[in-house]
Amino acid sequence: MQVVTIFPDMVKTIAEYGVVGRAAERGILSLNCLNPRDYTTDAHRTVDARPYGGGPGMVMKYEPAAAALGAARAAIPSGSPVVCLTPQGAVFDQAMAKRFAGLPGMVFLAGRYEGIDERLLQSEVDEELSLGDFVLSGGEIAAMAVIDAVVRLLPGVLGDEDSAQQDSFMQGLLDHPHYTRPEEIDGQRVPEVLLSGDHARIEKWRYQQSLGRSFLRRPDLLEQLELNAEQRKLLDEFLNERETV
Ligand code: 9D3
Repeated sequence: MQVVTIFPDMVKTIAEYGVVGRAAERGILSLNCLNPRDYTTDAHRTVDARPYGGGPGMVMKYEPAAAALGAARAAIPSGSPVVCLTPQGAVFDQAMAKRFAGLPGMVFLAGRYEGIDERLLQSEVDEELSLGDFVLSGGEIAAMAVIDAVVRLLPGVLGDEDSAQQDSFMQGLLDHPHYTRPEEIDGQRVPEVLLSGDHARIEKWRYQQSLGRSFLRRPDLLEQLELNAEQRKLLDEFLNERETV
């Protein structure tokens, strides 16, 4: 993965921690940053300029970013798309993460300032992505989030158990509640079913919790699913039991 950013040290930190860190250690992820500032030709190393037409803020200049993108593209296999993180992009989701995980590599362009010269997007960028409708200060954190989501899906990054989990029927629903020791905290007890040792009952309860929480918190997710009779029954039971307590 290549990331074009004026804050390379910020982006590189993702390769130091957790799952992505281990992927980098094992050589499954190679992360390289290119700074447009290193591709400037003026004494001030200028990467931004005032917008034509006026208005507040600055615009990311074409030439330094284009030169950095050229170097990034040269460093990875052809067929690796250039993805720009901007608030105007399509909203990133898990289906996109899966698609990206099947590619030979990717180049990310993290925007800064009020925006990026539109001609750079026209001539150098294949896809624009956003994390959603909230305001970040730049594209770096978005690029880091996308890389994290993609790297987790690369073969050999997660253990067998975790990857089996990702393929499971839980996909498209929120997760069920989790509990660990101790059994009771200030009168809050772990649900009895989880202590029963009855794995069929536990699995059914967890699935029911997933359905119920998805219905209550993310009805948009459930609308994508078209519940069958069994799922409807589990959800109805969840909602009935909820009203009783
Ligand atoms: C308040 C500034 N806005 C003026 C109308 C425009 C604006 C410019 C640049 C808003 C944000 C940014 C920087 N954001 C990103 O580069 C960005 C982003 C985001 O802000 N939200 C969600 N996803 C992304 S991906 C890149």
